[in-house]
Amino acid sequence: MKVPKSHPRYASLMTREKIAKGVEKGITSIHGLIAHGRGEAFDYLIGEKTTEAAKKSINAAASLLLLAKNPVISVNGNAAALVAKELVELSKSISAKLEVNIFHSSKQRERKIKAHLVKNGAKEVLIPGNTKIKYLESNRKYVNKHGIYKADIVFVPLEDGDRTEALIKNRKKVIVVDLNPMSRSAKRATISIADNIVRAVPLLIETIKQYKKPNSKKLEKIIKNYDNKKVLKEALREINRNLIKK
Ligand code: PTJ
Repeated sequence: MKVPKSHPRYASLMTREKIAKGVEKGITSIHGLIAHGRGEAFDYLIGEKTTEAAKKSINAAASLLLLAKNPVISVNGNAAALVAKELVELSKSISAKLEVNIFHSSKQRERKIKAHLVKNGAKEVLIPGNTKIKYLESNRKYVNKHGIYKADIVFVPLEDGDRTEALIKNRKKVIVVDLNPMSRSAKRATISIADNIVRAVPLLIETIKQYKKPNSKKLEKIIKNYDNKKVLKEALREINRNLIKK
């Protein structure tokens, strides 16, 4: 589809196009289109921009990732279609492993997501083996024993609530990107970034670059002062303000 750059909804339409291409290539699940539509609706409500609340979460997420011993970036079909190149860059900037982890079970799609990440510059991409994490029934319970299984921090864009909860019970810290501040994953996560993944990941990479030569005291302070519940309330207030303005 050719969208003129002058179109007022150019960015949103191009993002939609990437998801549609993801389905055509066999990277994104057909259900991913529905999830994307839900995301679009929330993006509209937050004004299609990174809110102040999301910026606080991104700062805390950058700090947590820089202090992590064993960070892992979990990649599903939607994240791969929208920000493959950026997730590879993020993994390099914090020496994090990339691991494919999908809800709608398909070995073929796992392989395609891996190949897509490699095409976008990844040196190594883990895929799930027979190792399982506890407290989870869905396909997402299968993990790589060198990746999520051992991770202290897991970055999980566009997550379902069950796994966030399970990862937390498995004593991991979880950073989610989810446009819906009311979702179970947003509420359960250690840090929730209520923003579109296409804006949040580049900003996270920028913030990590800025914090790169950190004194760890500064990063620890940012994390200590971060309150996920408070930030999610702020995100909802921003939605309210936008609705009143409109
Ligand atoms: O590839 P798979 O099989 O792992 O499937 C991936 C999806 C996303 C289909 C799967 O995890 C799923 O069904 O997710 P949910 O439970 O629908 O949740 C997706 C959440 O992501 C929703 O709360 C959406 O609002 C949110 N979302 C959708 N698009 C974006 C988004 N958040 C940030 N950026 C987006 N572009």
